[in-house]
Amino acid sequence: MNAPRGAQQLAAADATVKVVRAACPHDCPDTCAMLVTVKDGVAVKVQGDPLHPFTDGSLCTKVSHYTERSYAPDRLKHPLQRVGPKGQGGFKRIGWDEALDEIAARLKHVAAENPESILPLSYAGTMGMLQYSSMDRRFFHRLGASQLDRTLCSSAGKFGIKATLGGSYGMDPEHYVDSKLILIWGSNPITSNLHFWTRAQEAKRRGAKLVAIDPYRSLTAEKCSQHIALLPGTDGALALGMMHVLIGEGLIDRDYISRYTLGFDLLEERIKQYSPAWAAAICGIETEVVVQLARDYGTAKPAAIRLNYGMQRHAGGGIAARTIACLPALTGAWRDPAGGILLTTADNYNFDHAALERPDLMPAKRPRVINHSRLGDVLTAAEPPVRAVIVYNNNPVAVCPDSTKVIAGFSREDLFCVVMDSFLTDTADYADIVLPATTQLEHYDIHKSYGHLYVLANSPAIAPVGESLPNTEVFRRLAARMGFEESCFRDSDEDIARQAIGSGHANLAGMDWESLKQNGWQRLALPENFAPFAQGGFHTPSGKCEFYSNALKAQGIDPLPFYNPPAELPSSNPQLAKKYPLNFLSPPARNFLNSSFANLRRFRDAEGEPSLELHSEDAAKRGISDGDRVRLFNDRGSFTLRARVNDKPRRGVVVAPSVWWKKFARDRRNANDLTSQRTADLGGAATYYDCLVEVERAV
Ligand SMILES: Nc1nc2c(c(=O)[nH]1)N[C@H]1C(S)=C(S)[C@@H](COP(=O)(O)OP(=O)(O)OC[C@H]3O[C@@H](n4cnc5c(=O)[nH]c(N)nc54)[C@H](O)[C@@H]3O)O[C@H]1N2
Ligand SMILES: Nc1nc2c(c(=O)[nH]1)N[C@H]1C(S)=C(S)[C@@H](COP(=O)(O)OP(=O)(O)OC[C@H]3O[C@@H](n4cnc5c(=O)[nH]c(N)nc54)[C@H](O)[C@@H]3O)O[C@H]1N2
Ligand SMILES: [Mo]
Repeated sequence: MNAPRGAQQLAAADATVKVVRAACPHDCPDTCAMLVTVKDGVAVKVQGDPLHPFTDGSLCTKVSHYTERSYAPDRLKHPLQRVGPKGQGGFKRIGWDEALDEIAARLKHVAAENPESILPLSYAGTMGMLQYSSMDRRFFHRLGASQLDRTLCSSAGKFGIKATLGGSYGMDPEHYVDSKLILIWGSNPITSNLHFWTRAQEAKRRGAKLVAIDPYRSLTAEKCSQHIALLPGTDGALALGMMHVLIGEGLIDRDYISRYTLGFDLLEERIKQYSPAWAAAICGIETEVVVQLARDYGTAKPAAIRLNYGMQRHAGGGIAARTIACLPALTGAWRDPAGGILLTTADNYNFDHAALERPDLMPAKRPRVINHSRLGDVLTAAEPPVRAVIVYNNNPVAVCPDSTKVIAGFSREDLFCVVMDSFLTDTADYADIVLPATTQLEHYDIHKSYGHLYVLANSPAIAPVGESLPNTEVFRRLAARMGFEESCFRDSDEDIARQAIGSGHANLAGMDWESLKQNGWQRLALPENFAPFAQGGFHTPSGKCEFYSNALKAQGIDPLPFYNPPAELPSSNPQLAKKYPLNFLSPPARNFLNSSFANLRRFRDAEGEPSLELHSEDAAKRGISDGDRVRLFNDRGSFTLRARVNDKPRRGVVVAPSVWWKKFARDRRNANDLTSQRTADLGGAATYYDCLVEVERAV
């Protein structure tokens, strides 16, 4: 392995300067390799590692200003205890011992009656294995707390892809430079997958056609060769129409199909009903667009798809992802490293999750499983009730759907709530005790990625700011207070990092923590010209690409691809659409990372204020002009924003870049006041973009 060496040279000139190797912890497919320059104990600069092939020396605007996050004036520096009513954010400073003693006493009290009344609430504020899923999981498993099914983001697509390909596998993103056609599908990489976008641009320079498939003319769609603005949640229909043309016109690879797929005959029969005209009508586009897309896809060699999570935040999102994932096997696109599809690379890693999380510590009678996407109902109506929550790496009041219910839950006087975070988030305002968390510059971690194939090490660059502690240390100290005696509760962070890569899997061959730390990163032991399914080898039960899925059948789901419509598209629910005729999308704002960074001046200034993008026809119908203040509403709630009439959303669709902290909005609300707790067809996933609304001028 050629380790990056450039960093040390930067420091060589000045003895008070050192350069520390780090990894971006945020929930983004790029998982960048970073170099942190530290002078006299202060981090002065964070930059992309120029030698890391995917990061290639550049960071996004947010993370290139990372020191502003770690040294932010509103950083939490001490444990706090609530003094006023819940939700008001009134706190007094307390000491760590007092805070942890109180938490342990309260947890013991609740656990004595029923440990399932305790709920961990964590998501992906950091994606490092140590701070995301190690000591915390051990702690809650040993306690017998309710288990959390983390469904906020990706589980519909994950289980959809799994049905077809067998797991979270796909193309190596570094090979897209050689693709001749790239379908950028439900994905806005300029905002959310920047280092993939640089590969797509390189492919374009080499002659590739880039097609954006998105109801919204995103920054990315604007720069593609073609933009297909279909109706939200109709992607499965588009893929079925494409298959009809591909099969009908013989643009398929019969040799690949016969060797490496399951159920083609049944698929061929099934697909007859899905004509391009049928698909076009569902998608709200022209029939010729469907036909031409299929022909382009069937003839360009190699053809690649970058599928992303935007398309699966709908009631039919899982089956849509499964259906789209059938395309490359039909055309044999997998034969080339620059052909195929990628949603996530996560399953290539094979970290030792059992050692990290120790599910064996759970009681024999497994505690109940709580769906994160239904948190509002859970906190207000679960039986037995949730009586204590510990929130970390998560800002549920801002990010979970159906805020009215979520807030009602967090407002309960009888709910004991601890929030561990670096900032006083919308959720922290409801905490009984707030614990200050370190940022990535202050703790160890080890990372996989869901958008490339490298393992990364993160070493602390600076001492913890204030009295903040890593999540691992908080749970270590809590475990001691709870009297948990298993030796795993005394593992150091570096012990845990070693365990993560100790599974013995071939993809981790030659990897050890000491050299990872020194080099910062290492590619998985996969061939350079990685073409995962060039010769079959799918991870499904049959070992083939499953056009026909027995696993879906066993769940009572149609085993063949079919169109599963969204719940709140006007054609799915004409009754509701009479009141609320517009589809509401709330995808990531470029300067925020979910709700992270939204509290920092630089990024909030860059985003301006909460805004709603509309098509001029939809605006005119409602007497709305650019710059007006508008109220967005449905039966679940409302949110006031500034109208931007810019024709970027297709007619009938409105878009609010998100996720704003409620406390920075004029009406203390955000997009999730509108979204529903309905879950998708697969994986119990959230359906943020399956949401009908109406908008009016606000007075
Ligand atoms: N700057 C920034 N980067 C981020 C994030 C962030 O908040 N900010 N979030 C990170 C996280 S957690 C994730 S999961 C990813 C998300 O990033 P992506 O996976 O790219 O997903 P989204 O941004 O949710 O949606 C992408 C596009 O899908 C479109 N879309 C919505 N509904 C549909 C549909 O039904 N069909 C189709 N074809 N398109 C649709 C949206 O208009 C949007 O332009 O980004 C990560 N990167
Ligand atoms: N309306 C709407 N809602 C959405 C989405 C959308 O597109 N539209 N996107 C959804 C998606 S894709 C996702 S992934 C979720 C994301 O939801 P979350 O995973 O909750 O992400 P964030 O909002 O960034 O909040 C993470 C919190 O973790 C904290 N944190 C970071 N690192 C650490 C650490 O080391 N220790 C501790 N204790 N805390 C830490 C951060 O400061 C931040 O407050 O939101 C979902 N919500
Ligand atoms: Mo996400």
